[in-house]
Amino acid sequence: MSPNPTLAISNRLRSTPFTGRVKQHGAKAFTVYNHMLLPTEFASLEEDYWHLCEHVQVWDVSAERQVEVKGVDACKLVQWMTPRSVANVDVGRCVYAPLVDEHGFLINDPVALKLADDHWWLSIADSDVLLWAKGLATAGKLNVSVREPDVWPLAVQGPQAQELMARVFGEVVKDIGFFRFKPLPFNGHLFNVARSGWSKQGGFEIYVDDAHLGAALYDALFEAGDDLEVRSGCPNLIERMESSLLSFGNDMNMNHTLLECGLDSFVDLTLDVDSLSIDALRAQQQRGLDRKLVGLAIASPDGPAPAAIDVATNFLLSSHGESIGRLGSQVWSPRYGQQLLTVMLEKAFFIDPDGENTLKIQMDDGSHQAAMVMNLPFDFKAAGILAQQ
Ligand code: THG
Repeated sequence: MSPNPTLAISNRLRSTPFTGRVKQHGAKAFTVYNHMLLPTEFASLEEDYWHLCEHVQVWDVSAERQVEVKGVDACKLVQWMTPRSVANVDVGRCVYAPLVDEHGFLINDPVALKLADDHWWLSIADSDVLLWAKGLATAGKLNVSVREPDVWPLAVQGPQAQELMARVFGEVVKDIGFFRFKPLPFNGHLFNVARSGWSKQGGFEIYVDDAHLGAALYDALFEAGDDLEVRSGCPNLIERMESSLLSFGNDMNMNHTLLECGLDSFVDLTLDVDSLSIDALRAQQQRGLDRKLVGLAIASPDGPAPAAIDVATNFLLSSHGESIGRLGSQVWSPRYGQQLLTVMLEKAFFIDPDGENTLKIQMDDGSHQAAMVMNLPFDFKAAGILAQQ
């Protein structure tokens, strides 16, 4: 095998209207997400991180595909799929709506946008929701159409995102509330613009449904944002771990239940909703959990080396030869001087709330390091972990 294998890009690994620009702007790595290219790194993970926290970036997140559910039974199908009540969601709202199967296992964790009373987009993470939704609609004889429209979301993220968006779309962007969207014109075409995005630095997502105008919009953002130091970027592993934004497929997958992932915090399981998973989730709530997703923090003030953990080669985390659970994601946080990990921790290692909250974790060099076990979302302040830069 070649030491640096590359990805052979064909039509099965779909490009986006922005791929050419993203490459020109120096994308160093891509992943494949929903069978589509998603950039993962530009200058370097760390440089991208500081830039995102200080300025503004434009992200090609086209791989967040839309599964459109449209027709008189649209709300019914969406409610079957998610245990989160969608009964009182207004048109123009986004809701984080984990999709769960009849046994309580996660299918995906999309942002759901209500475009009209009979019209939803599920803005999905990486799994084939289209097939699941079509199967349910067919078997359930629902009166809906389910398809994947050509929509390529562009995210504008960072503290200067609102300023940049106001220059391109007008002051009206300031009136868009968190997790709400409005159709706004660009060159005479209406794009849905939401205040959302997969970072906690603030920002917007533009649901681009015209490839040609989308490319012009990308260029317009760069022309308008020159003095704001706008750059091409992408969801940043450091920022999203510090912000505890979960990545389906990494931190958790279809083998994990909503409750094991702690995503029941977004759902009221006492409500009477007609959802496939509700009985299974209530039963699991009664039984209690055998494992749960937690965060680990390992103090590494000088950087991740030498005692790093490589996610690709450490499927399970161990402590003195015993497996403690499945490793989800791992990154070194330059802000906190900590390695941050997510792990699906086995019950035997659950921490007594009044006791010691550290576990000794085996690192790649064979040494053991003390890891603080933290509930998600990470609360660094409460844990006494201070920003060191
Ligand atoms: N935006 C859009 N589509 C997406 C994502 C996105 N699809 C894939 C992936 N990201 C879906 N997963 C998430 C996970 C978390 C959030 C959004 C999408 C998120 N969570 C906030 C939080 O946890 O604080 C807010 C949740 C809430 O208040 O409801 O933003 O990013 N279009």
